[in-house]
Amino acid sequence: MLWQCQLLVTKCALLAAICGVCRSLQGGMLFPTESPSREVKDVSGLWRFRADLSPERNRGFEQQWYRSPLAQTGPVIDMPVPSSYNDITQDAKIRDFIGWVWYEKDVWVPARWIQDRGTRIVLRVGSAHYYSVLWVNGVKAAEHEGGHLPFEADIGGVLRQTSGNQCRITIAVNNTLTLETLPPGTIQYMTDRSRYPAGYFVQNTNFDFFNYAGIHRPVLLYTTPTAHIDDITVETTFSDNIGLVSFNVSVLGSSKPAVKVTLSAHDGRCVASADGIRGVLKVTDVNLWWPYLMHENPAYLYSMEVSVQATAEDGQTDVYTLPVGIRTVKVTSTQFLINNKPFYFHGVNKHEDADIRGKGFDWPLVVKDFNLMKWMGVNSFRTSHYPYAEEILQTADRHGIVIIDECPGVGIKDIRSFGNVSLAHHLTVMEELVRRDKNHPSVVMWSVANEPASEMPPAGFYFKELVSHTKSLDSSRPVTYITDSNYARDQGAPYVDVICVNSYLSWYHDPGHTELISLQLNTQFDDWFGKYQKPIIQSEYGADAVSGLHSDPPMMFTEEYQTTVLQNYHNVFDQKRKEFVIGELIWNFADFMTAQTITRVVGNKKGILTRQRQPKAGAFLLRERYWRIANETGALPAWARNYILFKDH
Ligand code: BDP
Repeated sequence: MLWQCQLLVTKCALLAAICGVCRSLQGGMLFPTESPSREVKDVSGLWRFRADLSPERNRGFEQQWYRSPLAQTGPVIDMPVPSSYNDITQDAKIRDFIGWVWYEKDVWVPARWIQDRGTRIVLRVGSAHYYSVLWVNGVKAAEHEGGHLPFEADIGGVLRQTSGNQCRITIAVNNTLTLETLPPGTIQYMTDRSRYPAGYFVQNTNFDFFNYAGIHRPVLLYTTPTAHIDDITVETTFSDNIGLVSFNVSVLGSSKPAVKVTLSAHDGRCVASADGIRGVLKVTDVNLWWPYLMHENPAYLYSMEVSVQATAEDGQTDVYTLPVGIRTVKVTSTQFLINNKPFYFHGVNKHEDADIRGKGFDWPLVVKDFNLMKWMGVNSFRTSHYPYAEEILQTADRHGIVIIDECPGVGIKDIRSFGNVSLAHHLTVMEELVRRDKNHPSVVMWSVANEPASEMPPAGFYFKELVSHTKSLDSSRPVTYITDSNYARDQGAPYVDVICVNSYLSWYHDPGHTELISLQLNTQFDDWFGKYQKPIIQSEYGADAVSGLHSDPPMMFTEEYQTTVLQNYHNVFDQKRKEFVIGELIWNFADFMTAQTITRVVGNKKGILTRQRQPKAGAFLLRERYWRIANETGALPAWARNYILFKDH
């Protein structure tokens, strides 16, 4: 109780204290890139850090730790950014910490940025889990709720009014979850004094991954001219060999900007151009964006350069270049069509998760994961159970890996989480997500939640609102939420475009009885399709396997058991994909960390790879299957045909 109050009280107090020179941005969320008019300075790296271990966790606010260097108000330790803080130290109190932690870094801001009044200086945090407050030189610049999406603040005003080039950035981050946060959680105080000391509390959640916290993605300083491109929205389609790119540019800081848009091919050749803040570009002999393994030349990206010339008085020009993939997505009652061709999702569910860094963004890990996915013949993944880093989506755009983009609506099991406050926040998160990810060709579907208690009556209204709002934000992509096969009386499914079902036959149900999978899975598919006549994705299935544990005949937790479960599922998929099953996503790509419980042996072991990305037997099984499926579609590029037969293993 204290916890939730403190979080909310702090929120209100801080909202009231929003200062005049800084403002939190409400507009577009273009990824910061360099251009002739824009500079980017990455201020990630080593930051100073302190967890507020005071009983109420609010000493930092009482003593205003943001007002002076953090080292002056108590001890600090080194903390890498981006990274979760949990696994960085040897201290279990830090690993399991709940409450406010404080980060601080001094950075040099180039003098010309400050001197030039026509330069906007923006500070952007890629994501921080879960609730963040940001100060610059002791002045509040922004606050943000939600752990997986970026936030930013225009800090030029405060820099010009305070100490100039050297600036002290302070970020307080709170990982407390409430019934209204996404994901939800509750704080439980233990009152039995014979078993727990005074003030003892735990955080309860209904999701199956470790609630890693901290500054998880890069922190960037970037500039734009004051008259600048705030947002760009593109939608694409094609007819015969003509590609159509409709664009909409939002410009701030100039009343009558002159906007020029040019689209260039790979070789730099301009293929179309237009003037104005909105319009349609026509591309003849279009190269469509195709998924990996579906075309000889997948993932074709054009470059769209938007150039804005402000009015004569200020004469500023802003330039932003956006990669654009031209493709369409459609759903029929039995198919998922990309560029009007049936697309079968043979993919994985992932987590942002690794040793030491937790959920911290890490390029080596991202590149390794994409190499592994391509090695396995994976053509798609779902961002279970929250939005992933933008850099990951950009990589998927460039490699043709298709994405189901999921919001952090996971573990919504308590009826009190279906109320208006939760719904309002959920709608806001969907807006932030669509605003951030709308231009990625790799993103083909929005997932608004994972396994909510959709049998509860309020779920119907809740999901109707969510799905229709998401469609109003983006009518070009289907919307789904992931349902649990148990919820036969699903209240939300009528509103979605694609039914995504998770089931763990012979694991959570009838453990040990793989012989039942075929019967039960057939029933599952026929029931869902019979009821809704919509295409179905098996969005999760799998079994834990502790790498190196063997038994034949198979027993639970061995590699043999995991492969047997997979094979039994695959036999049914192979029948049903001739009818209405449009995809299969294994749970999970790799083992990942969870809270400590009696059902988890240092994390969830349903990965077909270990947490260190080494293959278990299941990875080889899946690899063979995925390449075979890709081969069968007949769309496999020449270089990849018979890949499995001829490639060195
Ligand atoms: C599914 C959840 C997923 C879990 C998985 C499991 O969607 O987050 O990790 O179960 O239990 O129902 O392994």
